Amino acid sequence: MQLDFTARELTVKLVYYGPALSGKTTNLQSLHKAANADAAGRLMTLETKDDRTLFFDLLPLTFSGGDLNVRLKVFTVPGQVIHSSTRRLVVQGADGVAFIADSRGTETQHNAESFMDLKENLKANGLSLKEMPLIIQFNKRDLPDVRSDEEIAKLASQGREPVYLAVALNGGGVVESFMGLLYLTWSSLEATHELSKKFNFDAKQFMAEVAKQLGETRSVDEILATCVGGALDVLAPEGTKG
Ligand SMILES: Nc1nc2c(ncn2[C@@H]2O[C@H](COP(=O)(O)OP(=O)(O)OP(=O)(O)O)[C@@H](O)[C@H]2O)c(=O)[nH]1
Ligand SMILES: [Mg+2]
Repeated sequence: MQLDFTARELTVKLVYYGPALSGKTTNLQSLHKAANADAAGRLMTLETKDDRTLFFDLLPLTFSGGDLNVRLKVFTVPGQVIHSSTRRLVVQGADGVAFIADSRGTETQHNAESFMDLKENLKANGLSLKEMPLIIQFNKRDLPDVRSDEEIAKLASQGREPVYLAVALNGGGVVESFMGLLYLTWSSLEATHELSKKFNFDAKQFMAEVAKQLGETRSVDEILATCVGGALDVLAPEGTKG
């Protein structure tokens, strides 16, 4: 997080992590599509011909809340194993992480390896997975050979991270995952820095504004409740809920 006191501007870094081809870039594309043009900047992607991210994607989003302007920088990492040093660079200073897993049974091992890789790359940057606001998304739910809803619900119930199901290709679950991530991240920053008090900032109103700018008509509570497991309130101090 970066705070510019004179401009009253807060910059928050969110990172989409996960194995190769799990749909990280697709998540950002769908988020960009959903976002109001006032809120979203240009989506910067650097891809090869076969759609593989070489360095990172970046989607800048800007929202205002109270006396504070909030800039969200949403990054993806390149998932291919060879780009490990790039991933390490991209997670530097991350305030929150969305782990995009591929739901197909054949990808279970790749998901697990990427999760370990995340843990190591955070550690290399002086960050700990345990303290990092984190949501998990199981993407590609439209494919036939995916792990069952029951299996994922069971997995979700064993961990504390909120878990979302998605079809990023058509936008399903994309805004929900993002809102869950933003909620956890904000709660964590709030707990550390007491931003509400210092900037006359209403977190509840802010989340509602973000939802609106992302084309949502549902309430923030309804959106957050779409997670299939885990605990959304683990990091949330009283009074910042949805
Ligand atoms: N069927 C299906 N395909 C998807 C979905 N999400 C993404 N894809 C496809 O999966 C492929 C990889 O998606 P990307 O978003 O480029 O994956 P990535 O995680 O950014 O991959 P790297 O940049 O290599 O790490 C593309 O062909 C997408 O169209 C989904 O929900 N369902
Ligand atoms: Mg990519």
